[in-house]
Amino acid sequence: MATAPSQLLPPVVMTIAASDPTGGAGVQADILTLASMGCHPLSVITALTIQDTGGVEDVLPIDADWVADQARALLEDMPISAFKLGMLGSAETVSVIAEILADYPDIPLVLDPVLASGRGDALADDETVSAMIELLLPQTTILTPNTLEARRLALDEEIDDDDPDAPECARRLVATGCEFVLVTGTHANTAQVINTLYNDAGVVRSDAWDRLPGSYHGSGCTLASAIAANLANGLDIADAVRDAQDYTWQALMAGFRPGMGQFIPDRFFWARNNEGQEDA
Ligand code: PXL
Repeated sequence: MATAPSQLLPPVVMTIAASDPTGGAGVQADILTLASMGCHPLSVITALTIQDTGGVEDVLPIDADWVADQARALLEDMPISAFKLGMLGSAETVSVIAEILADYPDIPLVLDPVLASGRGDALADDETVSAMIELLLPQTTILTPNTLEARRLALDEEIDDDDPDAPECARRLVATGCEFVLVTGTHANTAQVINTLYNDAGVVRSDAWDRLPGSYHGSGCTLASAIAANLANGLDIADAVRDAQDYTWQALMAGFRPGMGQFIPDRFFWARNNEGQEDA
């Protein structure tokens, strides 16, 4: 006898991000992470990239109206539990996405401000960055910049020789209207990676992790998607951030190097049976 399909819905999470054909970063990283954490991923593609594990060769932004129509079609069909935003491709796309998000103010929004790849390839121009600050930060539940991204988003051109430290960057970013800022310490010059969560009252929590030796592709996408999955699963922000770091650290620990460039996190580390592999 055939059984009926389950009526239980996994939380549905929408990622709006760019394709990374390596499966290391971008929308592919988001889909793997969201699925691994028990969510159903909806994927709205903002740009295509040509890249391998060594670097990004080219970027083709998708027409902003196409991005908007992908999102609208899904949002009119399905209730979703969280948004996760990654690389957005153009200022025009930021603008149409901001307009759509304004119709869903109660759905948690995780914004990973993708400005450059881990290897330094530029993935957002100045106009796109300005549009993100003006239109998306005020709608963001949690922003997840590394120290370099926090600085670029928070630098004030009106201040001579502006040189904000991480807490000052976080203070300015919260002042733009985003509720929480998680500044990640992968690019900081510290023995451990220290990730600090801020809100308008200051530091909410700070977690230190042993720095892993490899160079990873997609760690930021994994962390931001894991936070979105946890929020969709009902965790509060502090617990969502704590658990997502733990998940990401395990995915990095289990990372592999399929090509000649960076390591890729294993978002399905828990599903592998590695027993006996050392003897093979
Ligand atoms: O890791 C940030 C990132 C996000 N999205 C896409 C990328 C990258 C880095 O290369 O290619 C599509």
